[in-house]
Amino acid sequence: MKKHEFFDRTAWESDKKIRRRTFFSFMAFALAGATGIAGWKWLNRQPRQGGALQPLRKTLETNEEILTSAFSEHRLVKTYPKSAAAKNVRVNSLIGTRQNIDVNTWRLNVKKNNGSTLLFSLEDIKKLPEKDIVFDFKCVEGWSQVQYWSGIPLKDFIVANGLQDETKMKYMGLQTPDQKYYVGLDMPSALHPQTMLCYEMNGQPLTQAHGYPLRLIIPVKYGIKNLKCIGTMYFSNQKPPDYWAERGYDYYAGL
Ligand SMILES: Nc1nc2c(c(=O)[nH]1)N[C@H]1C(S)=C(S)[C@@H](COP(=O)(O)O)O[C@H]1N2
Ligand SMILES: [Mo]
Repeated sequence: MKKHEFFDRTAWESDKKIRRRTFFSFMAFALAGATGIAGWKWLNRQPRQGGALQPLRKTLETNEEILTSAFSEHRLVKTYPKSAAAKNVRVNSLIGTRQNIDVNTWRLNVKKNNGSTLLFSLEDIKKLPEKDIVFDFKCVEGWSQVQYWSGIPLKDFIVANGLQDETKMKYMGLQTPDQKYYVGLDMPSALHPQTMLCYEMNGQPLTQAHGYPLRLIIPVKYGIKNLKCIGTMYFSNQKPPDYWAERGYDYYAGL
């Protein structure tokens, strides 16, 4: 006997369920529409604040808080065991790294708000406790690689050198010694616990191509922000010039 000659109870039941569900979702839709219109009328009666209606303004503020909290200490980029790190680390783009750096004369220049400049040798920087990070380094060009870097957290450097007032500003700028490559960083990302000033890769001093003697590693951002061969660090409330942002890439370049 052929199956389709039977009354198919399950199919009929599920048909009925679909019909019922369709009816309910139609009702829900109609209800949402009605409250939507009422809500819209209510919204338009509310006072305005800075051009935006107050309740909307509140939402904007909440969004801002949510975005900022994404950079809290609790949101860390995924890390890996050292054994997972690439042995042959990719080299990508060498702008501003072509000068031969003499580490005896190289200094990290830090421009303070009062106009003075602090100078740090590599030895000065190495005095702070060294930390490691193994993470998935991502380039906007579409490749990523698990890499192992060592140095000091940028935040530790700020605190140890009394630069807390400087970091009350909105942005940090970094430049290569020849100023050919430069980036701007929003301060919460610069102070993120995984952002580091690095002088070693795979346990060895950096090669020139990877940013000798000191580079930025900022895992919450794409590769473009991980400036190799730092010459100058400064602080500003205006967005510092940024090499790739000037060429159309997203200024924040966050992950
Ligand atoms: N000074 C300098 N830093 C730089 C760049 C550069 O051209 N010059 N390129 C950036 C880009 S696009 C990437 S992906 C990473 C690559 O770092 P790597 O060569 O160590 O892999 O460095 C970033 N930092
Ligand atoms: Mo990149």
